[in-house]
Amino acid sequence: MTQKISLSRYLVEQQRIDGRIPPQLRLLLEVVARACKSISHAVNKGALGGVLGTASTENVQGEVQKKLDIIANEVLIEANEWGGHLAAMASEEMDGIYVVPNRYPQGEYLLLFDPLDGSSNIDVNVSIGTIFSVLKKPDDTPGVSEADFLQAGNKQVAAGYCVYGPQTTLVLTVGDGVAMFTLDREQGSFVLSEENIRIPEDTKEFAINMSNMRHWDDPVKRYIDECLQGKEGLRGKDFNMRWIASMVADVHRILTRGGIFMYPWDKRDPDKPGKLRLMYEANPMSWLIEQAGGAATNGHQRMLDLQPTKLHERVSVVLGSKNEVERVTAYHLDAARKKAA
Ligand code: P6P
Repeated sequence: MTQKISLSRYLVEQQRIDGRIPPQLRLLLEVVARACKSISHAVNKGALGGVLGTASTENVQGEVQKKLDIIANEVLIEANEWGGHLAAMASEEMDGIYVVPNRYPQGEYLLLFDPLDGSSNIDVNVSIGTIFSVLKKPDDTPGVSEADFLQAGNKQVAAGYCVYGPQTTLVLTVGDGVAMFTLDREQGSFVLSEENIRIPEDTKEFAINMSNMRHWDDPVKRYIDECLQGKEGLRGKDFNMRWIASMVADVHRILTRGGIFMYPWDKRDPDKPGKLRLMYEANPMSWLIEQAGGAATNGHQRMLDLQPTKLHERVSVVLGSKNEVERVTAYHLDAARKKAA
């Protein structure tokens, strides 16, 4: 029987191989994994746990919070604040950063998360998840401030998500490929189920919310029209469409079998670059996708090179199978050149 490799053993062995996971980062990742187990438990209770439905509050995004949004946020804060590995945290569900209280030791890492992504799916029993990103606190400034979080995605030292679906699966990168861990509920631990994940460079599957088609910019319309023309059209092949409206679930499918995911800018709110958030949705997912051989842009440039200016800033997202993302990005650049001419 093949020996089960726990998350803890994987992290220790990775540290031995390439030193990418110093003890404090290993502690951080194990604490986040334990918090995801608790969130999975709360999610799985559903109606029996009195955790469905909305709270009477809104988050900084102006979205009505689900009870589980708040529960998941509290679980991550309480699990991580005392360990001494963090200086501060930032969350989709909190306006400002959460500085580790003085009663606990401060660490060198910054943790950012969307505690429960896809929460519109909670009440209809569709997969949702937690997305997290880890940065190092700049050591040139005393204390910690929001400005310390404003680092490009290429500065991440770890990124991942936990998808709460038929299985609870933790997906992680520290810059040396992507590994998946499935929660073994009998043991109560995450067990390595796949590593060195690779995304096919081509695909026949796209993920986008088609109801927004009339609002899209021309390059996106051009790309999707070509997909819809199928094998009789320019692409010479038929495409399939998926849209779970839960980024974690859509990205997990792409990491598992390829595809392209798009949440582009649209004309509904021209001043908004996109719906998804750069720091704790697009950046961690983009690093995972790149580490698995895919590509990720905002339609014009590499996602991980974008320099954030605000903690909760939004961005247009195109990620997945490399050749498809490059095609969509090329269409955007073509359009920009024609506009400039
Ligand atoms: P729409 C979930 O609310 C989320 O932030 C992402 O997880 C998901 O991809 C997107 O929004 C869905 O947006 O407009 O299709 O409901």
